[in-house]
Amino acid sequence: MKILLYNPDNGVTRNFMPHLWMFLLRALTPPGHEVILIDGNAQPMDEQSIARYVREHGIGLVGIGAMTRMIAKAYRMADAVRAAGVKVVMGGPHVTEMADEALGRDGGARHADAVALGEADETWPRIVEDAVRGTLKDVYAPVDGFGQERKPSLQPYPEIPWDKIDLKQFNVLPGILQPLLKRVGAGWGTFRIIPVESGRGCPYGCEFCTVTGFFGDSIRFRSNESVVDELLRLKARAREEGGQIAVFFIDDNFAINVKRTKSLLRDIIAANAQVHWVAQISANLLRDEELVDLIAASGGKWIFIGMESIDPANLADVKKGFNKPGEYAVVLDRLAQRNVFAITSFIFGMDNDTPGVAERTLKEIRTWPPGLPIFGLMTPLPATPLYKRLEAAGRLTRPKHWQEFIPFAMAHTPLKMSIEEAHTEVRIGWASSYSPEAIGKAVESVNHKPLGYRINILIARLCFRGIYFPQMGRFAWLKAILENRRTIFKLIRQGFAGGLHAAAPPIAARAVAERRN
Ligand code: B12
Ligand code: SF4
Repeated sequence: MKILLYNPDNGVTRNFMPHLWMFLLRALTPPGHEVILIDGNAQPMDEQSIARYVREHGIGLVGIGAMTRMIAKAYRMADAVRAAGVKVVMGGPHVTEMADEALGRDGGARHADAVALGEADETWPRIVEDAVRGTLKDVYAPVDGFGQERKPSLQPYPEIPWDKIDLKQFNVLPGILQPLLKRVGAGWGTFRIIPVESGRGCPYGCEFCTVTGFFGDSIRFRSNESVVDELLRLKARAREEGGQIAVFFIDDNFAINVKRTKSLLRDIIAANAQVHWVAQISANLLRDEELVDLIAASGGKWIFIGMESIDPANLADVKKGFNKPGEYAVVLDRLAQRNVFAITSFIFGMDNDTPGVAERTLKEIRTWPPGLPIFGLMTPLPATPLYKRLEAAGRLTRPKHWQEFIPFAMAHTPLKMSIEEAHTEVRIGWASSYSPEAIGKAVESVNHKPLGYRINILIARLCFRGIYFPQMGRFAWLKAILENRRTIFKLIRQGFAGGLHAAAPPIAARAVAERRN
């Protein structure tokens, strides 16, 4: 049977990294089937094109996975596939919580023939076999013989054949430049950001988060050896292609068990399996100097930190009191000293937020080393403790907000400001951080570091913006490049003057240092 695994975009913006679940399920598919992967973020498709695709390619089963904000598009695509006479199975965090919605048991239309609840590593082979036999059930739950939920141990972990998979759609670099880029330095013909997991689960249980409910509060890890082998395979592939690879360790808290993370990073270094990597780690775990040393030595470049708020009262409200805003600056400096930078994520519209929260947050951010600040709005995701609290308090204004995805729109009323005020705050956050002037200043603030770091900051800011704002089309990219031309030309001039390892002239660095003081 030919199986299509499809991950939709949210219809407005696009991610720059493929989704792990597709590669994982492909690796777990019983032999004898052909599995095709399409990520709507890399290969945009609409309802007509997916229907045409399944007909023309003789697809027998379509698997669709989606987060809540992609679910409206996912349902539309599923409807088109089913109308073309092909069965659809859906999985992922949203349908796990809202299975009745996907199956049309809540009074709405049916979108999926079957739903896979929770982690599908063990149920997927059964789903495929049932689909072949024509005996697909409505619901597949990961349970043991006694009906108790069973989570995959991740040991052993399936081998994802990175050396063989067609990854053409996931090259971040424009096709037209590939022949030229292939010859630059160690080769830049391809650049791919690949998701790798080293463990699942998070015990923290922050109120707004899906993870603890979905993956559980006990953590399961892969063996160090299996992670190291995967990195070595990825590295080999990049080398063969004359390209580059970066890894996003998608664990929710990559250093949740510091001892184990250190041992993994040591093994990566010992095996010479270092690649540039990004991971999510909460600020409290980055107090450990040795951990930060190992992060830098093993290839860590960007750490995603869910800071959420600079207000301890807000953090306590959402059960994230382990975040201490007073130590954010120290943590970020500790990383920056080792040339590791941070993606700092904030949520506005929390219950103790008042108008002006964006400017107060930006004021703090400006005192930190440059990074990638991102701003979201407090969003009640289905089945989270936050959703239940707001629902019980009658505060949800759009209880089924996912049925129509509107970027940056609240679905409940915050306590100390209006919905419109919260929307204004998030706009201020983005506009002040990603205006051409702000990007220029961020790049300038690392003038004392080699040019490569400045280019890194520029590219990361331009790309990251694209996850949240429509930017992936050629025209939108061109616009972003034109707007930031001053910074780009400056870097090109510096590159011609001194090569990739050159710092900018000391005067500029001094001026920036003075301005920061
Ligand atoms: C990596 C990641 C991202 C990446 C992009 C996604 C990517 N390319 O992988 C980035 C950083 C860009 C990102 C952004 C965002 N993310 Co995110 N992200 C994740 C993260 C950390 C890992 C995803 C992953 O690969 N997990 C591991 C795989 C194995 O698990 P899985 O995807 O759930 O798949 C398993 C099952 O669900 C199931 N399954 C999944 N799909 C399918 C399909 C079929 C057919 C079947 C049978 C089974 C199945 O089988 C898989 C194996 O067991 C998750 C948290 C997490 N641990 O999952 C959050 C998560 C998915 N993100 C979340 C959110 C909210 C966001 C943002 C909105 C955050 C924000 N406010 O900015 C943005 C949205 C971006 C956008 N464009 O709209 C939420 C989604 C909650 C929800 N109910 O939708 C999560 C769960 C985190 C959270 N805190 O709650 N994210
Ligand atoms: S620490 Fe991160 S992954 Fe864990 S519950 Fe909190 S927000 Fe979710």
